[in-house]
Amino acid sequence: MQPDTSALQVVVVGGGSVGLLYAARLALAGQSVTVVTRSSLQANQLMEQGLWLHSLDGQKNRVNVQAQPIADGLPEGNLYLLTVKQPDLPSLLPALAEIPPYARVIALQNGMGHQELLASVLEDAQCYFAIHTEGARRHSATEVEHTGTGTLRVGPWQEKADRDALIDAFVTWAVDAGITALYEKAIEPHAWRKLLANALINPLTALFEIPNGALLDSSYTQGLMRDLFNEAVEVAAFSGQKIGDPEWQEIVAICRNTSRNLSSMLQDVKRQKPTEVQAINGYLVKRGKEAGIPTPLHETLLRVILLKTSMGIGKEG
Ligand code: KPL
Repeated sequence: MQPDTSALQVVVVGGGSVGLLYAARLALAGQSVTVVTRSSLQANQLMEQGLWLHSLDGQKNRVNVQAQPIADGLPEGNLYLLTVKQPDLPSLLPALAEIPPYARVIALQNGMGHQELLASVLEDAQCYFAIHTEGARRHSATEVEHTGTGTLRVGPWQEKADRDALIDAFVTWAVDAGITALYEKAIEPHAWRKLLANALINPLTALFEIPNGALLDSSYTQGLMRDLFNEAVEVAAFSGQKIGDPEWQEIVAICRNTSRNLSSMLQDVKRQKPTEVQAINGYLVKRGKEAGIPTPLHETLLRVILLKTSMGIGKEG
């Protein structure tokens, strides 16, 4: 069923840094946006205080958004932007299964695994994916800072015969909102490239508790990144993905472009929230095992990050 694109209603699911960033930028560009939060407290605060966006140019703007807690279910909309982390996705599936068939979902998770989860409750025609390299930092339940520019790529996991009008419309709004957004005919190869970037940057920044850019300050961290990259490249090749030096340069550029950013994994460690390490490094380890490719560095980082969060090491305040 082709959706009606004349009245677009965006529902941003997730009140973390990425959800608040996209909600604020779309609302600032005049879109009707509802944010679905985990807690009623955050939803109330967003309704009462508005959402504050600190832009890259130093400006601070208040935008009005609707908000409601997930306990109230998902509000009516025709485009659901899923910004929750991988560990939070399974609990959302029953609510997603209830959305109307004309609605589209764009999933913005790091790592791998979300594609299969969505396919278990939604029609293939409803499922879209996005990969982004924007930097965002949440200051509070109602305040988010845009810390680095990047690109938002949106498309189906694998190529589909027809383009979807609603997804095309979303890409146009995102561009109108000042986001460098592109439609991709297949997201899978981009998801692999993002997986590698996250598998290098996120656990190392979370382990050493440093911003992304600091990884480039030392030859030791750069060396570790390169070794992690080499392990991951072999696993990617087994999965049909050819990754080489251009992708390495891209990862270095992400560190540079988001240099002040605290990776999402480091933000999770500081807040004592479950990290996406299982869906990122854990996925590479699992695929490596299936292929008979050793991934000792990814496995060690996986264990170290799980240990760190389970012991509360790095917790803020
Ligand atoms: O995706 C990210 C994340 O933090 O999860 C990067 C691109 C590394 C930006 O911090």
